[in-house]
Amino acid sequence: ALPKPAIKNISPFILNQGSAGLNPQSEIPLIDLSKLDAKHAIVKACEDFGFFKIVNHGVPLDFISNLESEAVGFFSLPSSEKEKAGPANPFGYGNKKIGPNGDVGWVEYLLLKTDPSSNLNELPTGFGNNPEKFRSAINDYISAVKKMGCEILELMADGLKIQQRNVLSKLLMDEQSDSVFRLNHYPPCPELNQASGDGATPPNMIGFGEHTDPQIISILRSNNISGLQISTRDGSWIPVPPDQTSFFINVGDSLQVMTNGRFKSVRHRVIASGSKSRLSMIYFGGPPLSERIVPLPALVKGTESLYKEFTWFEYKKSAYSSRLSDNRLALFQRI
Ligand code: GA4
Repeated sequence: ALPKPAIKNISPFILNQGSAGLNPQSEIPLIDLSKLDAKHAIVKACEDFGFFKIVNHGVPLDFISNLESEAVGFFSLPSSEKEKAGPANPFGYGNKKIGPNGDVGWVEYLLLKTDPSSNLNELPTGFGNNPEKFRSAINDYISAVKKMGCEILELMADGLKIQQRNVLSKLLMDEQSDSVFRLNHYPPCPELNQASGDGATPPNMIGFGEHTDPQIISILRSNNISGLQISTRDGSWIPVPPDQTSFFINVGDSLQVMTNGRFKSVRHRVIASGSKSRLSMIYFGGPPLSERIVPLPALVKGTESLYKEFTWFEYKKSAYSSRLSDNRLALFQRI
């Protein structure tokens, strides 16, 4: 089914609150991977939002629940245990600090390489008595999600009428693919409950500040706790209703460049909750470090690239010297 048209805010009282009062669900494009027209719906969602929800994704639910319980186990360890896997630089366990340039959020996380042989090093030596179980849950999950990601990238290429179906997916399939995996835990934030008790302006606490993802695509799954919001083209924020059985896809900056701006990387953020723990797992599908990130030839016929040429290594280096909320593509735009 094609996504329903976006419903615009109609009341001045709900401006800037996205779809408050309306059904926000109807604004998020929904892609059923089992439907024949999925590729057209995916292209439209990438153009309109750079974001969509996937159902009938084929990822075994027990891979998801296994990893969730391992992650819950990890984040419930005492700080001293978790810190054995940190600090994140960028890989490992991090608490509140995001990236190397002073960004913070109400979040703790594990950032890991996706290379199956490297994960064990990042895990705390004392993780339960079975770090191997954690590692295998991560690897099962990653390989299933990566497979779905490649399927989606092939549908995109197809939907864009590009001959070579695997132009995008081959970058994730590459042995050298620079993909990363992140487990985020947003603990309840007690101050929020106190603050809202006085009936004053609703308090807002940033779990993970607004940003776009630098890679090609990101595949997110969370538990049933809300908090994720995406920014629409008109700059308003809309909440993404959580759905623990589905996946959410973000277009990353690299895919924006490879489609010469036709697909938009989506700005998103996470707002902390007063009372509940949000847990998310995100696979960031990136190309090999040496890959030149340039528009696909089929998409620049008769026009020019909107971007200066760069390799993924150069982009990543530049990203790691930026602040989370920066417009990282601006540096690479042609004027
Ligand atoms: C945002 C997307 C991914 O989570 C991430 C993040 C990375 C990090 O946490 O180490 C960055 C951030 C992300 C973009 C700008 C830089 C790098 C923190 C930061 C301030 C793993 C990624 O690839 O880029």
